Amino acid sequence: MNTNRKKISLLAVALIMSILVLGVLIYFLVAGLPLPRNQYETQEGNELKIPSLLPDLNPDPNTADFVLDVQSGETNFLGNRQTKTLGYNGSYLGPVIRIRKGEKVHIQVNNHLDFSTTLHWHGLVVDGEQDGGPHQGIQPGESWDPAFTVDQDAATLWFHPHLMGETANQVYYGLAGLIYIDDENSEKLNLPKNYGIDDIPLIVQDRSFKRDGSFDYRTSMMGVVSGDTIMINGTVNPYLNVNKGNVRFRILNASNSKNFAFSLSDGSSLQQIASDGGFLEAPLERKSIFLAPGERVEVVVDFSKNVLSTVTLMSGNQSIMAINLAGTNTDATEVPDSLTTVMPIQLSDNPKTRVFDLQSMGISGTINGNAFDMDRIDEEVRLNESEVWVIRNSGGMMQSSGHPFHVHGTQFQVISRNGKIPPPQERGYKDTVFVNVGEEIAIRIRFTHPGIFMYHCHILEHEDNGMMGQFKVS
Ligand SMILES: [Cu+2]
Repeated sequence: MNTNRKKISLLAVALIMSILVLGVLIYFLVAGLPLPRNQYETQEGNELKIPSLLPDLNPDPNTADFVLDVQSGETNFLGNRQTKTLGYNGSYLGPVIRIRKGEKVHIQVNNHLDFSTTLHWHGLVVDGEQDGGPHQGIQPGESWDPAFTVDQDAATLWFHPHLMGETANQVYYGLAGLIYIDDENSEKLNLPKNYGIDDIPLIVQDRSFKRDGSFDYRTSMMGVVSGDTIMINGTVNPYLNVNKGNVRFRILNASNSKNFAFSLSDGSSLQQIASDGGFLEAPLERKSIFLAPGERVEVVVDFSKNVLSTVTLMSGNQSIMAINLAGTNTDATEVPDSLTTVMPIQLSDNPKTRVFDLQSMGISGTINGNAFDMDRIDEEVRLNESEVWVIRNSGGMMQSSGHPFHVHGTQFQVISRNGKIPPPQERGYKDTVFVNVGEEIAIRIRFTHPGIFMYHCHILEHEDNGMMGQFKVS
């Protein structure tokens, strides 16, 4: 009798334990499942978050001192679920660093993470040592103190980590932010310039979520799985309230690998005023704007005559942001016909020409047949000497794709796309150019700052998996 009771209680304990273990297993299994979009994309949406402006701690108008704290945290994207994220001075993304041409800038970057990172200023013309590439690692608990003088015209640039093999992951989890450069011309031009009111930053990224709220970032040998949710400034299903009139949008494709084609649902045009490196010579009417990872545009949209109360920003046929128009038709002044003068980078009669052959194989790739090697300098470039670079995408095996080719430390000019004059949107300064399968792009390029710099594909998984090279300017 006694032994039987013991047996029964042992059995009961075993049963309870198995149920508990099974329960925990099922919980983790379900938590790891993808979260369907209809479970968090509410009808009313979420007001677009506007990144803060990073305070300049130096009262001298010609000198700026900034502090960036790289940190981990949790972000509430989905209402009742928290997502583990990374950010600068916050839990996801970072503030806008606003600087002026000619200004002396010092930034203290404190790494509070328990792993290394770097901070690259994408599009900024600085010496190699200030560039924040894979050679400028910041160890956990340490700081990095780049200093430079702003040596280029007004533009919308950005910053993100560039640690060898870890860039894609760190950016996906939230490390990215914008840099605005102002100059005499941008301040004088009659364009919308009230930050967050009629001058709106749009950091566009694709993401997926699991049922427990965590990011569902998936890669395989074949490539990257695109996210099913488009976030803008870390806002899921965003809406933006603006007054009828001219509104300027500074759009950054900060996705790891996804291309976008932006348009407006009512068919009205976007007037493109700037490309990666600054203003175009004249505004350009566009119905649809293609942006590959790393690229930026600035556009002005005239909502003054719109009879609708809401216009939707689209990517392809996907709605990505509702723009609610308020107020009575405030008169929108015309965007100036002339925005700047883009002086062609002068070439000698017989310029040095280099060819970069891009090949990808699923998630990895090569440039000129070589995978990236930190210990190998691929090209030696003379300081201040203009060159012609030819970038070819010869495809590759498995899932080959178009590659956004980015060069550090300079702004270049596109000479030709497949032997023809580039389209008008590619006639301003660029630092990232999309090269589709089978295409060949020629650019004029010149480096005015010395050091070691990177060129690479801006599909971040490609960059992490070999599609990068380095050059020394001296
Ligand atoms: Cu690529």
